[in-house]
Amino acid sequence: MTLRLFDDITEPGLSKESLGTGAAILHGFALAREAALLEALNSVVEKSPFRHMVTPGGFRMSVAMTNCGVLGWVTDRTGYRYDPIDPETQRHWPQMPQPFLELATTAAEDAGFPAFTPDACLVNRYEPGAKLSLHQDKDERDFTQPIVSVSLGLPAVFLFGGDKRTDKTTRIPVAHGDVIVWGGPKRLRYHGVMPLKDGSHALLGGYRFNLTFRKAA
Ligand code: MD6
Ligand code: FE
Repeated sequence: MTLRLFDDITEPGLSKESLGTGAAILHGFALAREAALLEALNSVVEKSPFRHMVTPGGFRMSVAMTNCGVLGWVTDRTGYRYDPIDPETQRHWPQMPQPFLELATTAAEDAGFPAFTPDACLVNRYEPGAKLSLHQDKDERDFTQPIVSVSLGLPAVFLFGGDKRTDKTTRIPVAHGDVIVWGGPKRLRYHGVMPLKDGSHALLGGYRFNLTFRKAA
């Protein structure tokens, strides 16, 4: 029964919503691989735990982060960068688990980016009140490659802005299993996440997790 429902909502076309040229939200796309994804998430976090990084300006981020893949996104007092080494463990980031890679590449393909080869996956953990201020993702080398963003756990409101920080934003509700793909002319759009509301998710409790896959190098 449950499986049948998941099959339906991941049917191509049924649940894809365009956010304009180059961007789309694939509702429920991650649900078919839910168990494997959560297991893989646990294994990543065991090796490189969540931590609250500090911005170059000295602020502790409300979102806790870790990474997997060859490169991980980090911020500290010296700036933002992609680094092959986890500064907390002084080891390489955990490998990108196969279920992560498969999800990212199939979602990108479904959204019109058939050649996505992610080498970095930033894992974000939001607790109630945590938010992500408007920003651009521009620390990557190749802006022809899209970004694939997977929402798990508590729902949130994603803010999708323009090419300038002050441009008006669209509010996009994102729920457990939703995948946003964006690239092409939307690749450098400002975006952020509204403060997370309190709640309890059946599998993930009082948190929202987000996986963002990029080709960084
Ligand atoms: C988040 N996501 O949803 C944060 N960036 O928790 C991002 O910053 C993001 O979802 C680029 C593309 C898609 C994203
Ligand atoms: Fe971002």
